[in-house]
Amino acid sequence: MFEGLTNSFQNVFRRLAGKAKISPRNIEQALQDVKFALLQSDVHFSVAKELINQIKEKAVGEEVIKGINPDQAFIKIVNDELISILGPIDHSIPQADPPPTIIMLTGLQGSGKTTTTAKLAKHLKEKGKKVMMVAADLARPAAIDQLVTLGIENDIPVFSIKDSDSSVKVAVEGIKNAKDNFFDTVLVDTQGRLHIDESLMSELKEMKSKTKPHFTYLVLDSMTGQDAVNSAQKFKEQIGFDSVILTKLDGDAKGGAVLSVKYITGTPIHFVGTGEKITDLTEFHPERMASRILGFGDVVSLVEKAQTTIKQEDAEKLKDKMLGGEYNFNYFLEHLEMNAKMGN
Ligand SMILES: Nc1nc2c(ncn2[C@@H]2O[C@H](COP(=O)(O)OP(=O)(O)O)[C@@H](O)[C@H]2O)c(=O)[nH]1
Ligand SMILES: [Mg+2]
Repeated sequence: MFEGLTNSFQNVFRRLAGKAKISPRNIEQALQDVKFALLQSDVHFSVAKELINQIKEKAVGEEVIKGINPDQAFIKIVNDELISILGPIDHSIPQADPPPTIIMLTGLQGSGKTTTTAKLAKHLKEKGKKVMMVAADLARPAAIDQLVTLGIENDIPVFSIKDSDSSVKVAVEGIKNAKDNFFDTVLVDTQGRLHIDESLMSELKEMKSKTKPHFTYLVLDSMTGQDAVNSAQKFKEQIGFDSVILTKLDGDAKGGAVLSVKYITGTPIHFVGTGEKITDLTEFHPERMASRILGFGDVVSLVEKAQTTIKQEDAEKLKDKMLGGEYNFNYFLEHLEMNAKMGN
């Protein structure tokens, strides 16, 4: 994830580490290097410009000039500015009264809407919500089956109508069904296109006006970089959305979209997708992302993932075996399998 950007930042920090002091001259060089790294990583030019200006303003202050550890001081400034450009974020979703809360997922074809609908449904279910998914993508014949399968695998009900000719009708019926059956959250998976066009926009506008979602997510493929940001801008102007879910971060070596979306659209990222599995959805936190981009890892998210994939009692059992001197190759194997569940 973001190898290019992280390596470039690490190089900048390393070069500063050799200096006794930060001087206006070596800051200038560091800023040039950071700017180059950002642009190389597909970060939107206006975002790169804003970041550089902010970092420069803070870095030429006397605090850093006097600093003993120039690289540490510079890291702190860059870290703070990344956090500020990524946030702030309010992760809450307004709850409908009376229920159900209607959440619509929009985005281009292949961005990961259907997968993300199921990931989000599972996430909300684990938080105690009674969730239903609605298969309102009729453009691809396999789309309904894809969502139904994900629903069966994860014990989440899916509403679908075979052979319907109107995705809006399916969505409206699905929402009514959820209401009648006392679900408190409905996730509507919509159809996309490979590119933004008139028919997609008018379809989504109609979908929105007929279903009146309480919250709309734009699902964006991080790997498409600048294109993701450009399409986000168009979705914002024409359809509107409340937050972004950025998918496929696991395959994105650059990180341009993650750094640009909030600044360009004014809308923060709520979640990121980090793999194809149902559990590969992570809440987005600017501090953790900044730390990850700068190459200092994201320990908090790792611990959270461990908590959802590893059972406390199993971990306790292995710990007891180890402390009691009973640890053998079978337990070692169990241990490895447990860790493997957490992915890469
Ligand atoms: N590696 C990776 N693949 C993903 C992620 N999210 C979705 N995908 C894959 O992207 C492809 C398209 O996803 P899909 O949900 O069908 O997209 P849709 O057309 O927008 O509904 C599928 O192969 C998914 O498994 C992610 O976070 N990481
Ligand atoms: Mg789909």
